[in-house]
Amino acid sequence: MKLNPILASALAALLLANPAFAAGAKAYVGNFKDDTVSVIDTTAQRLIATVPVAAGPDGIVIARNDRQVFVSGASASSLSVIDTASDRISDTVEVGKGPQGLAITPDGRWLLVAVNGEDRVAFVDVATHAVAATVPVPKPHTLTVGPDGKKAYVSSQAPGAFALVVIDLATRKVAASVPVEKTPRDLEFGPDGKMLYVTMAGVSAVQVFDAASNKPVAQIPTGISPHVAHLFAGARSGVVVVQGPGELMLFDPATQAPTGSIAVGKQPHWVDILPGGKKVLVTNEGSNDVSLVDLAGGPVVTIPVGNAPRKVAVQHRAGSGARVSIENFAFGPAQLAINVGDSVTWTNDDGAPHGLAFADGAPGMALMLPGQSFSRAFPKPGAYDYVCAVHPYMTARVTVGAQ
Ligand SMILES: [Cu+2]
Repeated sequence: MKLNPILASALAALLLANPAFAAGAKAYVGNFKDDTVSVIDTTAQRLIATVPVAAGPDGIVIARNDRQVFVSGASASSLSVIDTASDRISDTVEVGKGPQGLAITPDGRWLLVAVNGEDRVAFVDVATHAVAATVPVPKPHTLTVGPDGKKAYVSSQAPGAFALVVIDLATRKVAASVPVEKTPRDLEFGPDGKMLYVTMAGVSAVQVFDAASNKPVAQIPTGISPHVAHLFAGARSGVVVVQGPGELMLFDPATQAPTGSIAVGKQPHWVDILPGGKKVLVTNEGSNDVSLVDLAGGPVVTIPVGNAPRKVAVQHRAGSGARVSIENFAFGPAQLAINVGDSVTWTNDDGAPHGLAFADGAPGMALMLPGQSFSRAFPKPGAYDYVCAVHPYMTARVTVGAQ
């Protein structure tokens, strides 16, 4: 297939003009003193958009389907919602004064908000943005949800009563409050849900808590001022953002021992992992940039962003190749044109099971549960019709051009 030259140049102009166009997974960085979010294409390794948000962007999370970004305005009383297709604000959700940390439940349905100024945690429906429930927690700062979706832990910073507060997500009640001596800064579940990695002000170590007993079971020594520690699913090393020396410290999750460190920018603040699990993005609040760090030790890439970047969240899926989403019992887009050799990834973003059956007889998927994906490469030109294996009235086509 040869593209009409006028059409081709119009398409190129459209891609250049559209800030949302990205080759890779996008990262969203909250610039605390700018009241903006910087959008970075993690494959092109550059800034592609800047989005104004509610004052004091603090917490940032991305919905499981990568469609919406939630940003808490810590100096305001609302969340800004960014639509990742356009990288524009699609909604503003009033949640109460001074929202800080955010977390999404593993089923993707609930957004938990630490409403610091009103001493409560709010449950926001990810689909409708309605506040469905609140749980009283004194001065909530950050929160983390276990991989089984049963419990959330909240760092509670009430002076004289520092605690890790445990919320039962089924009953939406406080199940326990674990007193700690120093101000808890952040806490993160490990991928198996057994351990929590907790940082505290004035403690040069990460405290490892057993989530069954709520007792500290190990300490990982760090440099001055560890801010956040993570053991991401699929990563071989745990990571700790250490503010004093400006480094990302690595640790062995089996022995809880430090194994090395990688220099990043000034006063690093937060970290998130890229799809694939080999690279992470670290925000540097003191040098107004982010560091793209190869965990295997490759060169660190520095990307300038706005003023005082704090939180960062990276889309869960890699952006390479074309994507089709299954939603509301339809393929979107139903007509997709790609080049020879490209691949397409289908994802079930619906609440019901679907499937994929190709007219050419190539292997598909008899059953694709919500959240599941399927990829196929198209090495030969042609028109490839397909249907949903469960609902044959759901029809669509991939057209593969000859370049
Ligand atoms: Cu279907």
